[in-house]
Amino acid sequence: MKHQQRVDFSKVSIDGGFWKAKQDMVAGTSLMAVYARFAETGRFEALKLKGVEGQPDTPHIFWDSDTAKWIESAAYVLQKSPNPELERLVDSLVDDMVESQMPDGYFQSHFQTVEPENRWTRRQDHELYCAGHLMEAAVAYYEATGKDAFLKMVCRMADHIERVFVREGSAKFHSPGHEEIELALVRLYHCTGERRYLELAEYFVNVRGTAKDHDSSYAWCNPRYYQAHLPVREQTTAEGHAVRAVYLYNAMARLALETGDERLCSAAKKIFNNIADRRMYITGGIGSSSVGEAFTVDYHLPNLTAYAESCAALGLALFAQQMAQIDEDARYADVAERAMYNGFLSSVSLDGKAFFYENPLEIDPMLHHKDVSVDENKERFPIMQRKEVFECSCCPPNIIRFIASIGNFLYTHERGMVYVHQYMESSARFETEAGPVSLVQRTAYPYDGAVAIDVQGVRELALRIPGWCGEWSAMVDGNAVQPQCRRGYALLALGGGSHTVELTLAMPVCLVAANPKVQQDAGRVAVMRGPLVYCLEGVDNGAYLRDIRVDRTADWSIGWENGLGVQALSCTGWRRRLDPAAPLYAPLQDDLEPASLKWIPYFAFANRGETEMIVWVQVR
Ligand code: FUB
Ligand code: ZN
Repeated sequence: MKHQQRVDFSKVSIDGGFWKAKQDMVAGTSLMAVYARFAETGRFEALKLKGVEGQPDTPHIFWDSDTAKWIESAAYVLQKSPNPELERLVDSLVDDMVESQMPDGYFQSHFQTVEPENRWTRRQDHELYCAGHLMEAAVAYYEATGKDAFLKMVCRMADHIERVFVREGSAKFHSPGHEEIELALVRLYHCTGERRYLELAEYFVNVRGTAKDHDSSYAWCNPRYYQAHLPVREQTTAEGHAVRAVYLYNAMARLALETGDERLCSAAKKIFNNIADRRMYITGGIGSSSVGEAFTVDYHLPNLTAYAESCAALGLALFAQQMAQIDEDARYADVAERAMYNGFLSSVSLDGKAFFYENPLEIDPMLHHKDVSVDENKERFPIMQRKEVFECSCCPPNIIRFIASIGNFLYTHERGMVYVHQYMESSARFETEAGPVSLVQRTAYPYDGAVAIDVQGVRELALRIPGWCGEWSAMVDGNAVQPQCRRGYALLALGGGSHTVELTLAMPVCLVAANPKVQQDAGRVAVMRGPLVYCLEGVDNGAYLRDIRVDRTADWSIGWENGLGVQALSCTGWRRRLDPAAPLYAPLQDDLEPASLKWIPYFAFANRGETEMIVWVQVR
């Protein structure tokens, strides 16, 4: 098992290019847009435990997690640029929570306001999930500002949880109904040095799926839904609610890194392979069914009804990045990249104000029309336009905390070897086992495959060669080199000092086929260029997109789509002539005619009103 250290985003500055624009959008727009929606829906008022006017059953059981993720996002923004006004907003939320915390350390706005007698009785009701998000937020806020009131509050909460779940055993269940606290406790351990928090994380992971963990209060659903069908070391496939699942798998990988537990590492690897080889959309979306927001069976990846929750895609990216630290293999960073640029990034509108919860790979507005004979109880189609807030609004604050801390994905190191997992315009300085290093990346990635990296102090550099890339070359200080490749990383022995490394990744347009077992994509291809999946929209290409055929040998041109601020692809494809008088069925005819096709990156779909959209098209 490998033991790579991740370089924290606080040591990495995304100072230009694609992700800088996204981070500016989050700091300048999304953060306060989400704040405003949460404020007006009563989420912040709820922290005072007085109930929320006009909402009898409030606060909702997981509103505190929404607040926590918003604070965590604010902390990441503050980490990069101080903002006293923003800090005041966070402080006021923290004051309310500290004030509301019970003397025994308990805090949960729903239970304290609505049903205090039922604390720690219902596994499915998110008390531990909210506690976990609050811990992550408190650690992030402490690390960004040095203020420790929130951190102390969550430590009291963690102590209380340890007492109730481990020492007294007085809770009515044993492991969380929704995973999250496991990861948070490891973070809290690192921040405070308090080993009991790490042990509590281990307890929650280890007890899951054991005989002790069985509880009848969750009998309304199969234990697979909450990953309690087997002890974690015996699990081999990704099961149940996708967000719960990837949070657990991430925690398993994290604990394997902390403790060197080979069995945990091996289970996490098997589960990762099951996802990446059989249960993941080409966009990195996971959890294909709206029923239980869950994984289903191998190769079941419907496009029109894809659930592919935003939180699940970002959770997969985090799980993948965690796996990269314990198993040297570029496929982890490949999967993180796939999710990041596609099924995750589609979740936020280009103006940063609105969000998708579900990320389908095909949209047919006709099916949403009230007059069509679709039984809504059986067939459920994702919404066609992003929204500013949802009743269950887990995704928006998760999306912004992820973008604000995207620098976490760039580097790891082990024994002086620095791994470059993602390519982004950025500069970084950090300590390695072999001394301090700095890396400055200059690149127009993901639209261009040329990356120049000025490195200082690096003895050995491992550059990820993305799985999508068939041809690449490297130079060191202007001289071509032919590095040896190990598990997807090109290895360069630089021996310290200052060097300029140039990596050129060929980025032709590529038609990608799915495994024949993915029935929904049979006879179809998706268009990719570099890490980006492309799609067709009705607004550019007219109606009936399922009828479009793309040529294997098409001539592609690349251009800037000013209205969207993205790079678009164009080619000539084919579609059948549309005869308004055509009968419903007729003998096959040779009636294909050329069609000019414009493809936009999948992440940019649904930014120009409701329109058809498709990723998988027919091939000719
Ligand atoms: O239950 C909390 C969050 O809300 C989950 O992670 C999402 O899937 C949604 O159900
Ligand atoms: Zn979500």
